Amino acid sequence: MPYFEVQCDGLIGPTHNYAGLSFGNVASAKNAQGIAYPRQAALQGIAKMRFVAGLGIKQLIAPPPLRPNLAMLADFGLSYDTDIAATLDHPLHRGVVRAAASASTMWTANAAMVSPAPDCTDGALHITIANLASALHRSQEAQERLALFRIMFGDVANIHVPLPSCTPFTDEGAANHMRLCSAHHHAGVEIFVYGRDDGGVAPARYPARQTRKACEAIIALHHLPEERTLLVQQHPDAIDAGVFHNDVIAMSNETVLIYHEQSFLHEDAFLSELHQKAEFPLCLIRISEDEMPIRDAVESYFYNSQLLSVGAGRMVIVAPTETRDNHAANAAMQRIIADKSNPIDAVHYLDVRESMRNGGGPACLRLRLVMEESAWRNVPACFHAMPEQLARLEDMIARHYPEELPPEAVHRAHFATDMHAIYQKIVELFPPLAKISHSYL
Ligand code: SUG
Repeated sequence: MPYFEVQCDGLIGPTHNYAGLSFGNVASAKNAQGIAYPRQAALQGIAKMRFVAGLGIKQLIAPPPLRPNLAMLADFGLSYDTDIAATLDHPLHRGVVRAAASASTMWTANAAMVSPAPDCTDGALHITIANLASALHRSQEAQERLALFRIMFGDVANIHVPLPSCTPFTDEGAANHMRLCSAHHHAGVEIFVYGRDDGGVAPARYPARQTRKACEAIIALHHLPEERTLLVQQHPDAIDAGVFHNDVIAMSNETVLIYHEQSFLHEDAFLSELHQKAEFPLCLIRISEDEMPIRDAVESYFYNSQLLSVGAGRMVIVAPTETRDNHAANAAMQRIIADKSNPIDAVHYLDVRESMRNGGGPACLRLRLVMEESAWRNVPACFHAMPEQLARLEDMIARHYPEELPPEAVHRAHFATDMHAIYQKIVELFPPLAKISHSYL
Protein backbone atom coordinates (compact mmCIF):
# COMPACT_ATOMS: atom_id res chain seq x y z
CA MET A 1 0.00 0.00 0.00
CA PRO A 2 1.81 3.15 -1.16
CA TYR A 3 0.03 5.67 1.08
CA PHE A 4 -0.91 5.40 4.76
CA GLU A 5 -2.32 7.73 7.38
CA VAL A 6 -0.01 9.34 9.92
CA GLN A 7 -1.06 10.90 13.23
CA CYS A 8 0.96 13.93 14.30
CA ASP A 9 0.36 14.85 17.97
CA GLY A 10 1.40 18.03 19.70
CA LEU A 11 3.77 17.57 22.60
CA ILE A 12 2.13 19.45 25.46
CA GLY A 13 4.35 22.31 26.60
CA PRO A 14 5.46 23.08 30.19
CA THR A 15 3.30 26.25 30.40
CA HIS A 16 -0.02 24.35 30.09
CA ASN A 17 -2.55 26.34 32.13
CA TYR A 18 -6.24 27.24 32.37
CA ALA A 19 -6.66 30.87 31.41
CA GLY A 20 -10.22 30.94 30.07
CA LEU A 21 -9.03 32.35 26.75
CA SER A 22 -11.50 30.72 24.35
CA PHE A 23 -14.93 32.31 24.24
CA GLY A 24 -17.42 29.72 22.97
CA ASN A 25 -15.38 26.79 24.29
CA VAL A 26 -17.40 25.63 27.29
CA ALA A 27 -14.58 23.67 28.99
CA SER A 28 -12.15 26.60 28.69
CA ALA A 29 -14.65 28.91 30.41
CA LYS A 30 -15.64 26.38 33.05
CA ASN A 31 -12.09 25.55 34.12
CA ALA A 32 -10.66 29.06 33.87
CA GLN A 33 -8.51 29.88 36.90
CA GLY A 34 -8.20 26.22 37.86
CA ILE A 35 -4.85 24.67 38.69
CA ALA A 36 -3.20 22.93 35.74
CA TYR A 37 -0.78 20.01 35.93
CA PRO A 38 1.66 20.41 33.01
CA ARG A 39 3.73 17.32 33.84
CA GLN A 40 0.67 15.10 33.99
CA ALA A 41 -0.77 16.74 30.85
CA ALA A 42 2.36 16.04 28.82
CA LEU A 43 2.62 12.47 30.10
CA GLN A 44 -1.03 11.85 29.17
CA GLY A 45 -0.24 13.09 25.67
CA ILE A 46 2.79 10.80 25.38
CA ALA A 47 0.76 7.83 26.64
CA LYS A 48 -1.78 8.45 23.88
CA MET A 49 0.94 8.60 21.23
CA ARG A 50 2.42 5.34 22.52
CA PHE A 51 -1.00 3.68 22.53
CA VAL A 52 -1.80 4.74 18.96
CA ALA A 53 1.66 3.72 17.74
CA GLY A 54 1.04 0.37 19.45
CA LEU A 55 -1.99 -0.12 17.18
CA GLY A 56 0.48 -0.23 14.29
CA ILE A 57 -0.31 3.35 13.24
CA LYS A 58 2.43 5.76 12.17
CA GLN A 59 2.83 8.47 14.81
CA LEU A 60 4.73 11.77 14.80
CA ILE A 61 5.43 14.33 17.53
CA ALA A 62 5.14 18.09 16.96
CA PRO A 63 7.11 19.88 19.72
CA PRO A 64 5.80 23.10 21.26
CA PRO A 65 7.16 26.58 20.52
CA LEU A 66 8.86 28.82 23.03
CA ARG A 67 6.55 30.14 25.73
CA PRO A 68 6.06 32.65 27.12
CA ASN A 69 6.24 34.45 23.80
CA LEU A 70 8.25 37.56 24.68
CA ALA A 71 7.87 39.04 21.19
CA MET A 72 4.10 39.09 21.58
CA LEU A 73 4.38 40.65 25.03
CA ALA A 74 6.63 43.34 23.55
CA ASP A 75 3.89 44.15 21.00
CA PHE A 76 1.83 45.27 24.00
CA GLY A 77 4.73 47.08 25.69
CA LEU A 78 5.18 44.33 28.25
CA SER A 79 8.17 42.32 29.42
CA TYR A 80 9.20 40.12 32.31
CA ASP A 81 11.95 42.65 33.16
CA THR A 82 9.46 45.26 34.26
CA ASP A 83 6.70 44.83 36.79
CA ILE A 84 5.03 41.74 35.40
CA ALA A 85 3.11 41.16 38.66
CA ALA A 86 1.19 44.40 38.00
CA THR A 87 -0.38 42.81 34.91
CA LEU A 88 -2.50 40.68 37.25
CA ASP A 89 -4.59 43.77 38.09
CA HIS A 90 -4.86 45.09 34.54
CA PRO A 91 -7.61 43.16 32.68
CA LEU A 92 -6.15 43.69 29.20
CA HIS A 93 -2.56 42.96 30.19
CA ARG A 94 -3.61 39.98 32.31
CA GLY A 95 -5.14 38.40 29.20
CA VAL A 96 -2.11 39.22 27.06
CA VAL A 97 0.34 37.67 29.54
CA ARG A 98 -1.79 34.54 29.74
CA ALA A 99 -2.09 34.35 25.97
CA ALA A 100 1.69 34.68 25.62
CA ALA A 101 2.07 31.73 27.99
CA SER A 102 -0.59 29.50 26.42
CA ALA A 103 0.39 25.94 25.51
CA SER A 104 -2.33 25.85 22.85
CA THR A 105 -0.15 24.33 20.12
CA MET A 106 -0.95 21.00 21.77
CA TRP A 107 -4.19 21.04 19.70
CA THR A 108 -2.47 20.11 16.48
CA ALA A 109 -5.76 19.49 14.63
CA ASN A 110 -5.88 23.28 14.40
CA ALA A 111 -2.36 23.67 13.01
CA ALA A 112 -3.20 23.21 9.36
CA MET A 113 -5.57 21.95 6.68
CA VAL A 114 -4.07 18.90 4.94
CA SER A 115 -5.00 17.46 1.53
CA PRO A 116 -3.35 14.12 0.74
CA ALA A 117 -1.69 13.76 -2.67
CA PRO A 118 -4.26 11.30 -4.11
CA ASP A 119 -6.97 13.99 -3.70
CA CYS A 120 -5.12 16.81 -5.43
CA THR A 121 -5.07 17.18 -9.20
CA ASP A 122 -1.37 18.15 -9.14
CA GLY A 123 -0.52 14.97 -7.20
CA ALA A 124 1.17 16.86 -4.31
CA LEU A 125 0.55 16.67 -0.57
CA HIS A 126 -0.75 20.14 0.36
CA ILE A 127 -0.63 21.72 3.81
CA THR A 128 -2.04 25.18 4.57
CA ILE A 129 -0.99 26.49 7.95
CA ALA A 130 -4.02 27.87 9.84
CA ASN A 131 -4.00 31.56 10.75
CA LEU A 132 -6.06 30.91 13.92
CA ALA A 133 -6.95 34.58 13.76
CA SER A 134 -10.05 34.31 15.97
CA ALA A 135 -8.13 34.50 19.26
CA LEU A 136 -4.91 36.18 20.34
CA HIS A 137 -3.39 33.16 22.09
CA ARG A 138 -3.96 30.96 19.05
CA SER A 139 -2.98 33.54 16.42
CA GLN A 140 0.64 33.50 17.62
CA GLU A 141 0.86 29.84 16.57
CA ALA A 142 0.59 30.48 12.83
CA GLN A 143 4.16 31.63 12.07
CA GLU A 144 5.59 29.21 14.63
CA ARG A 145 3.82 26.22 13.05
CA LEU A 146 4.93 27.40 9.63
CA ALA A 147 8.56 27.32 10.77
CA LEU A 148 8.13 23.92 12.42
CA PHE A 149 6.23 22.32 9.54
CA ARG A 150 8.86 23.51 7.08
CA ILE A 151 11.39 21.57 9.15
CA MET A 152 9.17 18.51 9.56
CA PHE A 153 7.48 18.33 6.16
CA GLY A 154 9.33 20.81 3.94
CA ASP A 155 10.85 18.01 1.87
CA VAL A 156 7.63 16.10 1.37
CA ALA A 157 4.76 18.60 1.09
CA ASN A 158 3.71 21.79 -0.57
CA ILE A 159 3.37 24.02 2.50
CA HIS A 160 1.25 27.15 2.12
CA VAL A 161 1.64 30.14 4.41
CA PRO A 162 -1.36 31.05 6.59
CA LEU A 163 -4.15 32.97 4.88
CA PRO A 164 -4.17 36.71 5.68
CA SER A 165 -5.31 37.28 9.26
CA CYS A 166 -8.50 39.22 8.67
CA THR A 167 -12.12 38.50 9.50
CA PRO A 168 -13.28 37.02 6.16
CA PHE A 169 -10.46 34.45 6.16
CA THR A 170 -10.27 33.10 9.71
CA ASP A 171 -9.14 29.50 9.53
CA GLU A 172 -8.79 26.86 12.25
CA GLY A 173 -7.32 24.02 10.23
CA ALA A 174 -8.28 20.37 10.10
CA ALA A 175 -10.73 20.59 13.00
CA ASN A 176 -13.18 21.77 10.33
CA HIS A 177 -12.19 19.33 7.62
CA MET A 178 -13.14 15.71 6.92
CA ARG A 179 -12.03 13.28 4.27
CA LEU A 180 -14.00 10.27 3.08
CA CYS A 181 -12.45 7.69 0.76
CA SER A 182 -12.62 3.99 -0.01
CA ALA A 183 -9.12 3.66 1.49
CA HIS A 184 -6.51 6.26 2.47
CA HIS A 185 -4.43 5.67 -0.66
CA HIS A 186 -7.37 6.34 -3.00
CA ALA A 187 -8.69 9.76 -4.06
CA GLY A 188 -11.07 11.02 -1.41
CA VAL A 189 -13.94 13.44 -1.07
CA GLU A 190 -12.87 16.38 1.08
CA ILE A 191 -15.48 18.11 3.20
CA PHE A 192 -14.81 21.66 4.39
CA VAL A 193 -17.08 22.77 7.22
CA TYR A 194 -17.49 26.48 7.82
CA GLY A 195 -19.37 28.36 10.53
CA ARG A 196 -19.82 31.67 8.81
CA ASP A 197 -20.30 33.20 5.39
CA ASP A 198 -20.73 36.91 4.60
CA GLY A 199 -24.40 37.80 4.93
CA GLY A 200 -25.46 34.25 5.75
CA VAL A 201 -26.96 32.66 8.86
CA ALA A 202 -24.59 32.86 11.82
CA PRO A 203 -24.60 31.79 15.46
CA ALA A 204 -26.06 34.34 17.89
CA ARG A 205 -24.13 33.64 21.06
CA TYR A 206 -20.67 32.38 20.22
CA PRO A 207 -18.29 33.19 17.38
CA ALA A 208 -18.07 31.01 14.28
CA ARG A 209 -14.35 30.59 13.80
CA GLN A 210 -14.10 29.07 10.31
CA THR A 211 -15.22 31.09 7.29
CA ARG A 212 -16.45 29.87 3.93
CA LYS A 213 -13.98 32.15 2.15
CA ALA A 214 -11.03 30.58 3.98
CA CYS A 215 -12.26 27.14 2.88
CA GLU A 216 -12.65 28.31 -0.71
CA ALA A 217 -9.13 29.75 -0.72
CA ILE A 218 -7.66 26.49 0.59
CA ILE A 219 -9.61 24.38 -1.91
CA ALA A 220 -8.04 26.44 -4.70
CA LEU A 221 -4.54 26.36 -3.18
CA HIS A 222 -4.70 22.57 -2.77
CA HIS A 223 -5.84 21.91 -6.36
CA LEU A 224 -8.93 20.05 -5.19
CA PRO A 225 -11.39 19.21 -7.96
CA GLU A 226 -14.99 20.38 -7.58
CA GLU A 227 -16.33 16.89 -8.23
CA ARG A 228 -14.67 15.61 -5.06
CA THR A 229 -15.01 18.63 -2.76
CA LEU A 230 -17.87 19.75 -0.53
CA LEU A 231 -18.45 22.99 1.34
CA VAL A 232 -20.91 22.63 4.20
CA GLN A 233 -22.14 25.03 6.83
CA GLN A 234 -21.99 23.95 10.43
CA HIS A 235 -25.29 24.32 12.26
CA PRO A 236 -25.23 27.71 14.06
CA ASP A 237 -27.29 26.26 16.93
CA ALA A 238 -24.55 23.70 17.51
CA ILE A 239 -21.93 26.47 17.69
CA ASP A 240 -24.15 28.29 20.18
CA ALA A 241 -24.30 25.09 22.25
CA GLY A 242 -20.49 25.03 22.52
CA VAL A 243 -19.51 23.18 19.34
CA PHE A 244 -16.75 25.59 18.35
CA HIS A 245 -15.24 23.20 15.78
CA ASN A 246 -16.78 20.55 13.56
CA ASP A 247 -14.65 17.86 15.25
CA VAL A 248 -16.73 18.38 18.41
CA ILE A 249 -19.81 17.07 16.55
CA ALA A 250 -18.63 14.76 13.75
CA MET A 251 -15.85 12.27 13.09
CA SER A 252 -14.82 10.47 9.95
CA ASN A 253 -12.37 7.94 8.59
CA GLU A 254 -12.20 6.30 5.16
CA THR A 255 -15.80 5.21 4.39
CA VAL A 256 -17.26 6.10 7.80
CA LEU A 257 -18.88 9.33 8.92
CA ILE A 258 -20.36 9.55 12.41
CA TYR A 259 -22.33 12.74 12.99
CA HIS A 260 -25.02 14.34 15.08
CA GLU A 261 -28.29 15.27 13.40
CA GLN A 262 -27.53 18.94 14.06
CA SER A 263 -23.98 18.92 12.74
CA PHE A 264 -24.85 20.63 9.46
CA LEU A 265 -27.27 23.45 8.66
CA HIS A 266 -28.68 21.71 5.59
CA GLU A 267 -28.28 18.01 6.32
CA ASP A 268 -30.38 16.72 3.41
CA ALA A 269 -28.60 18.82 0.80
CA PHE A 270 -25.25 17.79 2.27
CA LEU A 271 -26.12 14.09 2.13
CA SER A 272 -27.39 14.19 -1.42
CA GLU A 273 -24.24 16.01 -2.61
CA LEU A 274 -22.08 13.57 -0.69
CA HIS A 275 -23.77 10.53 -2.24
CA GLN A 276 -23.35 12.10 -5.65
CA LYS A 277 -19.63 12.86 -5.20
CA ALA A 278 -18.49 9.76 -3.32
CA GLU A 279 -17.96 7.01 -5.87
CA PHE A 280 -17.60 4.36 -3.18
CA PRO A 281 -19.94 2.85 -0.56
CA LEU A 282 -20.38 5.08 2.48
CA CYS A 283 -21.12 4.06 6.04
CA LEU A 284 -23.06 6.96 7.56
CA ILE A 285 -23.83 6.75 11.27
CA ARG A 286 -26.30 9.43 12.31
CA ILE A 287 -26.88 10.17 15.97
CA SER A 288 -30.13 11.84 16.91
CA GLU A 289 -30.62 14.44 19.60
CA ASP A 290 -32.77 11.85 21.42
CA GLU A 291 -29.96 9.33 21.46
CA MET A 292 -27.29 11.81 22.58
CA PRO A 293 -28.17 15.48 23.13
CA ILE A 294 -25.60 18.04 21.95
CA ARG A 295 -25.13 18.92 25.60
CA ASP A 296 -23.72 15.41 26.21
CA ALA A 297 -21.61 15.59 23.06
CA VAL A 298 -19.98 18.77 24.36
CA GLU A 299 -19.55 17.37 27.86
CA SER A 300 -18.23 13.96 26.78
CA TYR A 301 -16.34 14.91 23.58
CA PHE A 302 -17.70 11.69 22.03
CA TYR A 303 -17.11 13.02 18.49
CA ASN A 304 -13.61 14.20 19.32
CA SER A 305 -12.46 10.61 19.32
CA GLN A 306 -9.89 9.28 16.86
CA LEU A 307 -11.49 6.90 14.38
CA LEU A 308 -8.52 4.89 13.12
CA SER A 309 -7.90 2.24 10.46
CA VAL A 310 -6.04 -0.74 11.85
CA GLY A 311 -5.73 -2.85 8.69
CA ALA A 312 -7.87 -5.25 6.68
CA GLY A 313 -10.58 -2.60 6.43
CA ARG A 314 -11.20 -2.63 10.19
CA MET A 315 -11.30 0.39 12.52
CA VAL A 316 -11.09 1.25 16.22
CA ILE A 317 -12.02 4.35 18.18
CA VAL A 318 -9.75 6.08 20.68
CA ALA A 319 -12.09 8.07 22.91
CA PRO A 320 -11.64 10.21 26.02
CA THR A 321 -12.60 8.67 29.36
CA GLU A 322 -15.21 11.44 29.68
CA THR A 323 -17.15 9.62 26.94
CA ARG A 324 -17.13 6.40 28.96
CA ASP A 325 -18.36 8.37 31.98
CA ASN A 326 -21.28 9.98 30.14
CA HIS A 327 -24.30 7.68 30.00
CA ALA A 328 -25.67 8.72 26.59
CA ALA A 329 -22.24 8.94 24.97
CA ASN A 330 -21.10 5.56 26.24
CA ALA A 331 -24.39 3.95 25.16
CA ALA A 332 -23.98 5.41 21.64
CA MET A 333 -20.41 4.15 21.54
CA GLN A 334 -21.47 0.63 22.60
CA ARG A 335 -24.25 0.63 19.99
CA ILE A 336 -21.76 1.47 17.26
CA ILE A 337 -19.26 -1.18 18.38
CA ALA A 338 -21.99 -3.86 18.59
CA ASP A 339 -23.33 -3.08 15.12
CA LYS A 340 -21.66 -5.53 12.75
CA SER A 341 -22.74 -3.59 9.67
CA ASN A 342 -19.95 -1.05 10.24
CA PRO A 343 -16.17 -1.73 10.25
CA ILE A 344 -15.61 -0.45 13.82
CA ASP A 345 -14.59 -3.23 16.22
CA ALA A 346 -13.57 -1.60 19.48
CA VAL A 347 -13.37 1.54 21.57
CA HIS A 348 -10.35 2.31 23.74
CA TYR A 349 -10.83 4.93 26.41
CA LEU A 350 -7.78 7.06 27.22
CA ASP A 351 -7.18 9.71 29.88
CA VAL A 352 -6.33 13.09 28.35
CA ARG A 353 -8.11 15.00 31.10
CA GLU A 354 -5.69 17.92 31.34
CA SER A 355 -6.25 18.78 27.68
CA MET A 356 -9.96 18.01 27.91
CA ARG A 357 -10.35 20.63 30.63
CA ASN A 358 -9.38 23.20 28.01
CA GLY A 359 -11.72 21.71 25.40
CA GLY A 360 -9.23 19.46 23.60
CA GLY A 361 -9.92 15.73 23.18
CA PRO A 362 -7.92 12.95 21.48
CA ALA A 363 -8.76 14.20 17.96
CA CYS A 364 -7.83 17.82 18.79
CA LEU A 365 -4.41 16.66 19.91
CA ARG A 366 -3.52 15.27 16.49
CA LEU A 367 -3.23 16.28 12.86
CA ARG A 368 -3.74 13.61 10.21
CA LEU A 369 -1.56 13.32 7.16
CA VAL A 370 -1.54 10.72 4.41
CA MET A 371 1.98 9.93 3.18
CA GLU A 372 4.04 7.53 1.17
CA GLU A 373 6.77 5.45 2.78
CA SER A 374 9.49 7.61 1.20
CA ALA A 375 7.89 10.81 2.55
CA TRP A 376 7.53 9.25 5.99
CA ARG A 377 11.21 8.39 6.03
CA ASN A 378 12.05 11.96 5.02
CA VAL A 379 10.54 13.43 8.18
CA PRO A 380 13.56 13.90 10.49
CA ALA A 381 13.86 10.95 12.87
CA CYS A 382 13.51 12.94 16.11
CA PHE A 383 9.86 13.69 15.19
CA HIS A 384 8.98 9.99 14.87
CA ALA A 385 7.27 8.64 17.99
CA MET A 386 9.65 5.72 18.36
CA PRO A 387 9.77 4.02 21.79
CA GLU A 388 13.23 5.44 22.59
CA GLN A 389 12.20 9.02 21.78
CA LEU A 390 8.99 8.70 23.81
CA ALA A 391 11.00 7.35 26.77
CA ARG A 392 13.49 10.24 26.50
CA LEU A 393 10.61 12.71 26.44
CA GLU A 394 8.97 11.12 29.46
CA ASP A 395 12.21 11.31 31.37
CA MET A 396 12.71 14.99 30.44
CA ILE A 397 9.10 15.83 31.36
CA ALA A 398 9.33 14.03 34.70
CA ARG A 399 12.55 15.88 35.56
CA HIS A 400 11.79 19.38 34.34
CA TYR A 401 8.09 20.13 33.76
CA PRO A 402 6.28 21.90 36.61
CA GLU A 403 4.01 19.61 38.51
CA GLU A 404 1.31 22.24 38.90
CA LEU A 405 0.59 25.68 37.55
CA PRO A 406 -2.02 28.03 39.00
CA PRO A 407 -3.02 30.82 36.57
CA GLU A 408 -1.20 33.54 38.54
CA ALA A 409 2.12 31.68 38.12
CA VAL A 410 2.54 33.12 34.64
CA HIS A 411 2.71 36.61 36.18
CA ARG A 412 5.74 35.79 38.31
CA ALA A 413 9.08 37.42 37.51
CA HIS A 414 10.98 34.14 37.05
CA PHE A 415 8.36 32.40 34.95
CA ALA A 416 9.90 33.25 31.57
CA THR A 417 13.45 32.23 32.49
CA ASP A 418 12.24 29.02 34.15
CA MET A 419 10.11 28.02 31.15
CA HIS A 420 12.72 28.98 28.57
CA ALA A 421 15.22 26.74 30.36
CA ILE A 422 12.79 23.84 29.93
CA TYR A 423 12.40 24.73 26.27
CA GLN A 424 16.15 24.23 25.87
CA LYS A 425 15.68 20.68 27.18
CA ILE A 426 13.02 20.16 24.51
CA VAL A 427 15.37 21.49 21.82
CA GLU A 428 17.99 18.96 22.93
CA LEU A 429 15.55 16.19 22.01
CA PHE A 430 14.52 17.86 18.73
CA PRO A 431 17.83 19.31 17.44
CA PRO A 432 16.38 20.82 14.21
CA LEU A 433 14.40 23.24 16.42
CA ALA A 434 17.65 25.11 17.00
CA LYS A 435 17.23 26.42 13.43
CA ILE A 436 14.13 28.36 14.48
CA SER A 437 15.38 31.76 15.52
CA HIS A 438 14.12 33.29 18.71
CA SER A 439 16.04 36.55 18.64
CA TYR A 440 15.26 37.33 22.26
CA LEU A 441 16.73 34.13 23.74
O1 SUG B 1 -9.04 26.71 20.49
N1 SUG B 1 -8.71 25.68 23.83
C1 SUG B 1 -8.65 25.34 22.42
C2 SUG B 1 -9.15 23.94 22.19
C3 SUG B 1 -8.94 23.51 20.76
C4 SUG B 1 -9.63 22.22 20.45
N2 SUG B 1 -9.35 21.80 19.14
C5 SUG B 1 -10.19 21.12 18.33
N3 SUG B 1 -11.50 21.06 18.56
N4 SUG B 1 -9.73 20.59 17.27
C6 SUG B 1 -9.46 26.34 21.59
O2 SUG B 1 -10.54 26.72 22.04
C7 SUG B 1 -8.26 27.09 25.77
C8 SUG B 1 -7.07 27.80 26.34
C9 SUG B 1 -7.33 28.44 27.67
O3 SUG B 1 -8.47 28.84 27.93
O4 SUG B 1 -6.37 28.54 28.46
C10 SUG B 1 -8.13 26.78 24.28
O5 SUG B 1 -7.49 27.54 23.57
